[in-house]
Amino acid sequence: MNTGLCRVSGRPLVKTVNFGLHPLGNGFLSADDFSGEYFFPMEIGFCEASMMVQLINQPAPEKMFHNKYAFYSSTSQFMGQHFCDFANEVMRSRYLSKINPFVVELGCNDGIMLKNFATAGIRHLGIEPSQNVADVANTMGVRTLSKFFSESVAEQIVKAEGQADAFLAANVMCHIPDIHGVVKGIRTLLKPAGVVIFEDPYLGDIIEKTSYDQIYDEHVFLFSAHSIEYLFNLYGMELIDVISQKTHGGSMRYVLANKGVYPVSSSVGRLMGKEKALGLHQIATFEKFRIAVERSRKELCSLLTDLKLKGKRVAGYAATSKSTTILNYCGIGPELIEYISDTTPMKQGKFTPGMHIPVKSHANFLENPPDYAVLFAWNHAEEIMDKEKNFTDKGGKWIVHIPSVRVLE
Ligand code: DWN
Repeated sequence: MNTGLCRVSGRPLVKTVNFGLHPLGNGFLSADDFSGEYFFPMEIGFCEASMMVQLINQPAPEKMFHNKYAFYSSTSQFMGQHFCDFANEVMRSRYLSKINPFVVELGCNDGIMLKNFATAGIRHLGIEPSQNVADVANTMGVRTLSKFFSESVAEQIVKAEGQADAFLAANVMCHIPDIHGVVKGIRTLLKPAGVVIFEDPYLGDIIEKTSYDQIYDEHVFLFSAHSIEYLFNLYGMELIDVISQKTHGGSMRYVLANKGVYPVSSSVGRLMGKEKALGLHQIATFEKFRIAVERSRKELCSLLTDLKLKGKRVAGYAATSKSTTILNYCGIGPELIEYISDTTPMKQGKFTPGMHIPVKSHANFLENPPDYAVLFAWNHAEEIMDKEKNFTDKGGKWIVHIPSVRVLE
């Protein structure tokens, strides 16, 4: 829906970067479906009141999250460890009641984080709209409801199970256009001293690294401490802590509670100061970002075209949602990238959204390695380069595009 208004403040958005028509980030498809493929105008806007950066148009949530959702969180070992650490930090925190604590996670996907609470015997509930990934969570012993979260779902949970000590989410809050509905649901669900702890890709990192591939249909918001504080202040809540994370190329964990219940960590003021220095509150910053995005596109296209002219074979590594933005914005198709290797069985044998590059198994990458591989999962670079040493030992080279386009020597 496009009203041209900020989903948080209701004020007019200032248009910043226009990416043109884009397909769904996870809309992997068969050749039979090419002709009916869905596209939407992808453009971001900035609200000078709430300081929230957001998609101006977003496809309906049901188009993106359903019983064939192609992303399973447990594909990265590093992320498995990250969520184990996240869960342990919550379990050790002062926020859980000593007696019978209750933790709710929004968008728990295949249970990658909640399984740690399940193993520790802590009362938990996942709420996950995509049935296929929710089924995996339930099979692993993670109690999961397959629903979109709302105030009325929160009321049902409270009626059946009581209020929660902590409301968790990772890479989920930025996906939900009705963010007011979520915050209202949180207010209903939480005990008066309950906390919200969530993390999402951080706007500061996106601007600093020109990681524009974090912008796609599912990511309706790019959060900063300023925009989160503005939103939750509307509901009598405040940021009490912020903790920067390495995940997804730079994320921020936000901890919020009802005003005055907990002391506010000095990390909040420090981050607010850094955001001002970075200009996250100013429209001029997004104009510079637009110029950097265009430069990045030119450099990637010219590198891939040069390699093609030299007769080199180039493949992609990991058919990420982020790659959908890069490929469609840069207009890169199978003439420049022969195939993309991905470990997700549901994506293999299909074609990438919009540009229709074949997605092949990881075994194919090992058996038929290219001369160059574009690392679309650059956020998992360490883990991937470690396990693909054989590729570089045999002369294969990585191409990365974040924070700048280059071949790794
Ligand atoms: O917010 C979101 C984040 C958390 O995850 C979602 N909207 C969708 C998804 O984004 P993504 O697809 O950009 O996530 P990743 O984790 O960067 O990439 C996952 C994809 O990469 C999967 O298709 C599996 C693939 N992969 C691979 O083929 N080999 C991943 C790794 C680590 C590998 O070694």
